[in-house]
Amino acid sequence: MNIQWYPGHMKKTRDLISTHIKLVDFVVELLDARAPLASRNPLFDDLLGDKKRLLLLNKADLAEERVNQQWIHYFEKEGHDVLLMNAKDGSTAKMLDKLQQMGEPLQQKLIEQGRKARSLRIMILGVPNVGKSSLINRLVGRSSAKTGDRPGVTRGKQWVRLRGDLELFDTPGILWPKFDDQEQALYLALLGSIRDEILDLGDLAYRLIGILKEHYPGLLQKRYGVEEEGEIIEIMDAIALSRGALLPGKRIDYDRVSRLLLDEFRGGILGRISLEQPEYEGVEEAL
Ligand SMILES: Nc1nc2c(ncn2[C@@H]2O[C@H](COP(=O)(O)OP(=O)(O)OP(=O)(O)O)[C@@H](O)[C@H]2O)c(=O)[nH]1
Ligand SMILES: [Mg+2]
Repeated sequence: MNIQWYPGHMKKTRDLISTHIKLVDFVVELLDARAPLASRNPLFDDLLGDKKRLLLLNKADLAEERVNQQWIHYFEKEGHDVLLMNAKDGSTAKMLDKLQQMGEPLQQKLIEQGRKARSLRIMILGVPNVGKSSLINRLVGRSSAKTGDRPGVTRGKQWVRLRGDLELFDTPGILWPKFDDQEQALYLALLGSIRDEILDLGDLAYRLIGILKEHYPGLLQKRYGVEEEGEIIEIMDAIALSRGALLPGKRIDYDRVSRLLLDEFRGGILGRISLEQPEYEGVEEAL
């Protein structure tokens, strides 16, 4: 499976970001805590220039806490401002404090110039489905931006004003023109940042089983009551049997069992799972 996805609306969004970047004071870039490197869009470095940015490792509730802490350490060592976030139902207090702190020198400068302090303008960036609109809703305290568990929910730009001292600019999630690293592309697909319709879900679920078997031994056994010793395809068959994902004639319904596995992983039902860990290169060995 060679995964590539860069539809026209992403190119448009890229242009939108580049024309609007000068209007904002900072950028908040969301990464998925389960795979922060794979979900880090390399285009942003060019697009943002030297614009100050706060990294948020979002969906931290779906990743392992121990690994989250390692990632915080990793990004801090790289010189980034970084926080863990749960945009679905977590607190935004730390983030608001941090933004206020980042805005301090700017406000100071305005006052020194004899001008009035003004609200901070912040652009929210990240790959599709990482939780940008959810974060905005959380900050605003109501559903002002449309969200959904699939990529491409936000279309076009959207400004949201928050409590008078922050203005947020929601953007549609974008990827980049070519995934050179197919392992990262696989992680993006698992995270739901790539349109499922262009993916081979059977293959995706197969690779997920490989990762879980290697890095979370016992998890599949606990959830589905299956043996983890055999070949991946045998494990998949056993899960299908235990969940009744069968076609007439007791044949395995691979579409259904794949969907089930992916949904349960994405929704955190399988538990807190980190696909990437900073101390090793990837989970290649598991595939
Ligand atoms: N568990 C958990 N789910 C989250 C979190 N943040 C967002 N979600 C869910 O992830 C899905 C995607 O959220 P959105 O806010 O629509 O993502 P987006 O980045 O705006 O996506 P696009 O507009 O498509 O680029 C939704 O189902 C959210 O409920 C989080 O921190 N934890
Ligand atoms: Mg959105």
